[in-house]
Amino acid sequence: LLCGGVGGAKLARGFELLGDSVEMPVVVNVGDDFEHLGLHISPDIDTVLYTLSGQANKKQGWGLEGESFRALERLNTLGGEAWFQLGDLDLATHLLRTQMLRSGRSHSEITEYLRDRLEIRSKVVPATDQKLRTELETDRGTLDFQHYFVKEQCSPRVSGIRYVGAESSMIPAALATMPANSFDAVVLAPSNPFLSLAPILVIPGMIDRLRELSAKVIAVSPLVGGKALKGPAAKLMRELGFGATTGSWAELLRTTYPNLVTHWVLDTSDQNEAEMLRESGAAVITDGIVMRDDSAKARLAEALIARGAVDA
Ligand code: FO1
Repeated sequence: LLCGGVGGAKLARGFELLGDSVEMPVVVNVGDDFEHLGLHISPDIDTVLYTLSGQANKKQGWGLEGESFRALERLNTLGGEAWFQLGDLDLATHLLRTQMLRSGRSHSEITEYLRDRLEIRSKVVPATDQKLRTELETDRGTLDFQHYFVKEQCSPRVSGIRYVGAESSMIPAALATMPANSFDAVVLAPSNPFLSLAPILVIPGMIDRLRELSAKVIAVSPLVGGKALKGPAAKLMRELGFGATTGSWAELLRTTYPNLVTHWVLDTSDQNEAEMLRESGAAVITDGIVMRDDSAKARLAEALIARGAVDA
């Protein structure tokens, strides 16, 4: 499973809930990572770890359940940068990760360590161990991802996106060393195509490696009825000249990554879009893709396995 934060983490949890019959390593975007207050923050990795360990703050979509913000309040009082809400409990993760990075451990090693401590069954793999950062060209200048997403609340108009460092990044060792045809499927989570999936797929060698690992690549739509399940996917698609429909999402993936996706998963409410995609010869599955609770997550994961296995 390739994913970003919330939507991808939910689907990862769905697969995890199916138990030992499913082995699903999760490859997570690191383009949102940044250094803040001297700490290294990996928001998507943490969202996946917290979601898979059942500790995520579901309402907020990031951070931990039962969180408090006393350190942040104090920081604010002292005039420090308090726009990025680091919770007291969440801070422990950032402190430890930063310390481990400084002592020479890699992101993969640290993530593996945290996964083990949090007793998560699925492998969680940072998309790369190298520094790769998503940067947006906007009407308010060049912004790094968290300044655009959190500080500016995604309001600037975006004209371009760069994945700085991508050319010299490498795919994770865990993926590189797996034997070919190891998987029944590669799943692209219902994550933002520009902000979550692109910074993974842009890593040199990633797409070829995914093709070697499985003949089947299933893409789950991040849009339902032309609206993003979460975040600025629809807004960005419009601003970057694609329409904000499920059909234009499919077109975007098809033109950016030719012949990658073999199966498309659309929400049942997007029947017209599904029909149009089918007419172009694509294998399309429609199902309920909104994952409101754990049972919906597991049900979608199960449906992908059952129906993705049917060659259309
Ligand atoms: N998102 C926000 O909208 N506001 C925040 O203050 C915020 C703090 C935060 C702290 C730790 C963390 O791991 C994630 C946090 N996020 C926050 C979410 C994060 O910026 C984005 O959700 C992801 O990067 C997008 O997938």
